[in-house]
Amino acid sequence: MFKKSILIFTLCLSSAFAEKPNILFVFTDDHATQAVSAYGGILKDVAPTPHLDSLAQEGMLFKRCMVTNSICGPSRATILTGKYSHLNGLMVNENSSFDGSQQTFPKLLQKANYQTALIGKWHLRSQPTGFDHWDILIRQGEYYNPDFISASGKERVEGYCTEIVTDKAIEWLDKRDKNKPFMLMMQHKAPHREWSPALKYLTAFDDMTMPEPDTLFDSYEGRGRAAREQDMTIHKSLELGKDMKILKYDKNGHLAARIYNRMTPEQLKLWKAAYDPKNEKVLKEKPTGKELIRWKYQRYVKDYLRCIKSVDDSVGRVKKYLKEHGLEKNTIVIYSSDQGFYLGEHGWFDKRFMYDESYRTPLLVKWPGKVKPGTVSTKLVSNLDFAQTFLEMAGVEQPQDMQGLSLVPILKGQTANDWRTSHYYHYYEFPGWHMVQRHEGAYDGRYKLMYFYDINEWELYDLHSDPKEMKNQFANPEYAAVVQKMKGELKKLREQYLVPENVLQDVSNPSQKYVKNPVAEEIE
Ligand code: SGN
Ligand code: CA
Repeated sequence: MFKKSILIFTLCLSSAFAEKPNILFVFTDDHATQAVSAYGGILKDVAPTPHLDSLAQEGMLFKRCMVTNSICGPSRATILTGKYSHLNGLMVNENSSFDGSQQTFPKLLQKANYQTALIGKWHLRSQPTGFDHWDILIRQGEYYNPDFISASGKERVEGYCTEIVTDKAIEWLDKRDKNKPFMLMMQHKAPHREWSPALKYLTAFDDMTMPEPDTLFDSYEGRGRAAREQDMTIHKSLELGKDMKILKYDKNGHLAARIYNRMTPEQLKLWKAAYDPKNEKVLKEKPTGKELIRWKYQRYVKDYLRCIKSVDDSVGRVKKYLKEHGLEKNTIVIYSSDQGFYLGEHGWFDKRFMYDESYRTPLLVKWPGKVKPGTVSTKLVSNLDFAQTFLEMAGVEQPQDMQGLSLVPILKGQTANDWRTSHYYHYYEFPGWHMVQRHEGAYDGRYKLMYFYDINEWELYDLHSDPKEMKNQFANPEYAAVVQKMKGELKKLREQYLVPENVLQDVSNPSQKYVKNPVAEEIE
């Protein structure tokens, strides 16, 4: 009898343990859904991402994962806290740091006996809290031979950032305490500006011409000042030296510091062997006007996609590790990015706007035995929801003050009829990099209302009839009822998420020193 009850007790214990899944969160910086082939789009056949796509095939792809504030630090802070920027305190990137004393989901998982680790890009300035192990890049980090900082100090590691972060993640998985479930955040710098590829991919796509988005030569007609006056066009804002990697134009020394100065002579030799002939060609041809924009688009998007190739490899490597170590079945793999990005749409790179390409971020979730393989969700979800999702996955209670919704019911294929029907957005960093006006807005899956409050301009888009957001319908009398409804929605969301009335005045302007790019450079 006694023996039998011990057996039952042990069985219960082990099944309780077996139910606690491991969580592997793979996160990138600036990865647009347009560059994940599972999402479709014009690049899907020319630059496939097989390992990322396998997560969609084996799990769920979220078509509408919207960010709360389309910029790095604030997105990360929202993910950690499950709260909007005005409550977690990180509203802008520049000159601000995350208050690590507040409640975060890793801290709550730690309390629930999870082993937690953070490896790669952090960008929140303050020292990470809630992690048993952390080994992070400093601020934006470097692509080649990056510096890492951990509890034991600073070290420079030779190699390519995406590969090193993956090596470090695998090394931690190997050494971890195998008696506990784990939550690992593997966070890449790629494909952030200045889009520097791994040496082995420097010439990938060289023999191809990438398709151009329809809106590459957008004139911003029918839109407002914010879209016209930003500083993020391929034409004017991509620099020939730093971004286009033509050393001759690197007047400010950025490229030298961030790329050349860090490389070993052998690496630099390979790098120059790849770029020099391509650069010589363009310097000889001296394209101007639209042809120069076209050339810059090709250079930009190819380098970006080359960076993605390493991200895709990284996902392949960790998946392989999980499989080979018997962890595949009990590990949830989530893939996402801090926000989306413009890959030439509207003539842009960068993010910040509530327009679709930067407002939407990829979200793929593989949860063996729970998520039906190959499913797609069109529910309005958000990076605001990640914290509560991870907590529910781990069987940990969700704190009342978190503002998102756990995605677990959607993942399990339950009906989730009472799901949110609109989403609130707020971007605060102006003036600053790329000069995007501050704005807030509401999106209901079809209509998007945006308010650029400093210049008192409204925009309304009907994503059904105008998915590329080319026609502002705000002043169109046919949309008067929609405007009224969406204004009501915005008001309701502000109340629901406790956005203080004075939040707009509270923000200190972060980068007053910022000087807008005056003119496009010509190749001469
Ligand atoms: C850097 C980039 C900007 C980018 C910000 C924020 N310039 O400052 O282009 O918008 O980061 O990016 S760079 O010349 O230094 O590359 S974020 O991902 O951290 O939000
Ligand atoms: Ca980013």
